[in-house]
Amino acid sequence: MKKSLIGGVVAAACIAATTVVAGATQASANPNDCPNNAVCMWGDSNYEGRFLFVPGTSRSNVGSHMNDHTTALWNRTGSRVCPYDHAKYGGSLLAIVNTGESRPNIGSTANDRISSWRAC
Ligand SMILES: [Ca+2]
Repeated sequence: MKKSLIGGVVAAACIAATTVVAGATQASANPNDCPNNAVCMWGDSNYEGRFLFVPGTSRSNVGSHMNDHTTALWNRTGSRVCPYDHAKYGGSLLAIVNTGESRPNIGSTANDRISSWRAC
């Protein structure tokens, strides 16, 4: 009886840990944290600082956590991705990021400006 109770506690802890991984985190993240078929971005160069990954090839509004903060980026989707200065793909086209391409520093044109992106 006692043994099965401990098993249940361990299982619950595993579920909680899995839930935390999906989504945004304030902690700095290893590039290996970027899942396949997602666009991942970091607030600082060399994949440091705040981190967000978004499954799929488009996002009309990156949200307040990462808006105008992205410096490093990794496109792990099967499509070329184009980030824009404003939400809903508005403003300047900031970069063209090829399938599988990672940039430890997006460059001065796009740095701290990305608000949305889509396949292009
Ligand atoms: Ca912006």
